[in-house]
Amino acid sequence: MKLSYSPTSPYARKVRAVAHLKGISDRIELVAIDTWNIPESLRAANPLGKVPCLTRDDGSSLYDSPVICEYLDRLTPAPSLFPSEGEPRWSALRLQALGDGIMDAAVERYVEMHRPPGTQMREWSERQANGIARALDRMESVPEEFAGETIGTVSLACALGYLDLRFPGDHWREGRPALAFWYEMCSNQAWMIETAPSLARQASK
Ligand SMILES: N[C@@H](CCC(=O)N[C@@H](CS)C(=O)NCC(=O)O)C(=O)O
Repeated sequence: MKLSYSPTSPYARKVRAVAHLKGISDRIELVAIDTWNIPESLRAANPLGKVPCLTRDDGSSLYDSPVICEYLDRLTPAPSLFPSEGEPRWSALRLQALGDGIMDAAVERYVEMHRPPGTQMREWSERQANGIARALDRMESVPEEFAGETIGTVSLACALGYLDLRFPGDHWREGRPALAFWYEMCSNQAWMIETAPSLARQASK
């Protein structure tokens, strides 16, 4: 399988983290994409022209990150990152949506920052920043939600890693000791260390 990714994309990191946790990283060839200059080959595989995109051995592709992650999760039985049913499933999927939503808002804010001066919309950036802050506050108030290891916790960890990469001045840990402590524990895990954004390619989205 081939994974089109960018070394700084939090969504692609989520997929790589899942592959690592499932012990199948060696079955996936990584194809680096410059997300400011999307090649035609990626548009052919994913009409949205976004990473991550997984091209399977039969040539068919899967996107976006929630779909790829669930596909990878089913390739081997353990550990299962997508609870199969009941409240544990909704809880994991909700947390994934929250982590992915933080990524959406942070990427949006980062792109906005790169618009030429005079064309940037401060209100739009603030709206994204406020959404991120509310999501983090919600998580801080329900630490039981990020116990265990599911697609939700993987997504949240990758989202927090992206905030550190792009918005270190936000100091998201301030006033959120539970989340900060949990993230510290995650950061020491091999799946986080192995997938950390490469500093050499920080320019891409
Ligand atoms: N919902 C998608 C979001 C993917 C996404 O936005 N990827 C960004 C990189 S972080 C991208 O490829 N952007 C290229 C573009 O929009 O032109 C997912 O979960 O995979």
